[in-house]
Amino acid sequence: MKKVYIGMSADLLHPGHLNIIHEARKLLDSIGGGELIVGLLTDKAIASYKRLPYMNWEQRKIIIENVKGVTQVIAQETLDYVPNLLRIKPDYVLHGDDWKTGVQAKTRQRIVDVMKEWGGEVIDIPYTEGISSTKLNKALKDVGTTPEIRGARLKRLLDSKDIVTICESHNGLSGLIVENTSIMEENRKIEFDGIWISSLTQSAAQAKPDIGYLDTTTRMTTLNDILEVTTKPIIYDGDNGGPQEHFIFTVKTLERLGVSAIIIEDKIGLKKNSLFGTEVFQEQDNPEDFAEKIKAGKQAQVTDHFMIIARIESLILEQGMEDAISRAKTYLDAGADGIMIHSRRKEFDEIKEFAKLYNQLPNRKPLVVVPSSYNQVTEQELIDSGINIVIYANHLLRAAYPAMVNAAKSILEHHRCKEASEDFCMKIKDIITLIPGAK
Ligand code: SPV
Ligand code: MG
Repeated sequence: MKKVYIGMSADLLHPGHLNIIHEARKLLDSIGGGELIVGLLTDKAIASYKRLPYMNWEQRKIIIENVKGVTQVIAQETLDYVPNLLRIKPDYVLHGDDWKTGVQAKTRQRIVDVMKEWGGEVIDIPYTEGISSTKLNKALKDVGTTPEIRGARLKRLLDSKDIVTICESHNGLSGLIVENTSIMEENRKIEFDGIWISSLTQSAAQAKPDIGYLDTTTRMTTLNDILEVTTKPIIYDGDNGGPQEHFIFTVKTLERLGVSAIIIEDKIGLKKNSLFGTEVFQEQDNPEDFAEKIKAGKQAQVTDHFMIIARIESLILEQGMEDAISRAKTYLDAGADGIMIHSRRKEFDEIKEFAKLYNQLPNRKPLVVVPSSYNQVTEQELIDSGINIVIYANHLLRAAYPAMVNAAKSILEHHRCKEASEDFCMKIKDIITLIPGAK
């Protein structure tokens, strides 16, 4: 029996996909029938080169196996077709002819070469103009998301990616930057997976010290500005969570808004930024009391997907590795959905050592790090240490501040704004059209 193989994500199924399936069926019918196998890319395979699909693999499978002409749907575990092709040895692979040029040309050639081994053939189907997943994606982004879908997204990312990358945002505009900024690296689209609502940068943006002065209501106003213009999952910096009685309200509020996770740190007393370390007085919470707070939060939450991540300050406060690991155990036992370990050392060694010990814990959950001081560490090194989430916690605000000071100085120095406009500013036309809907 002849076999045709089509690889696809089928997240936003459109007439272009159906046309390829239709052509495959026509081809099989013309040669006396056969099997039409769809290699449906897994969430992991898709996340390796672009954003996570809207629907998970099982949901996409239900749709595609009900499309007329499809006889079998199997998982394609990698972006690379070859492992499946070697296993199935199809007579034909069909794909839209757009892959003959650009970044996909190499992928196509590799498939042509592999198929030759058993006399198989690649057939390029004329691309269906006027519709594309890219356009549909943009339209969907404009529609936005719901709290339920956004909230669940962090866990899906953790299941699909080697490392989840999160970038700080402190107002609507910086939220848009994290939402929309992307680069192409070979044939992969690289973008941030989610947003960090930092207590440091949110306080600084409002010209307040990072001492827990902004109350939860004030912080929710900023959070809401960010929610309005983004669809990516959000991790909220909850400082120490406040008193247990307050913490349970915060958990419910964040869940209702579609935030995916809160991180709370095991400190008590007046909040001071961790990166001061022992230069200022900071007191660590008793692990049992902190565990109680985690438990109370877990009991208060309504959805399955909301995560309470416990942040351990033992290394910041020079209490040693043993204390850090013992606290990790206590917090996991109390129901924490993940651990954030923080360090202010310039080297990655301390975090690396913690990760090694942590990875051996039987009920290990995702491990989060914030490489602000050991900033030379690469995402690959973090992956190699088993770290699951990296938070770039303050970089957008740190980049914006000197840029604004330079523009201000330039105006003062020149007693006019020509130089500042030309040297430091975006074009007027660009700022007035930056946010859609201005015209
Ligand atoms: C924040 O971004 O507010 C954090 C990380 O809590 S740190 O500033 O390093 O403590
Ligand atoms: Mg903070």
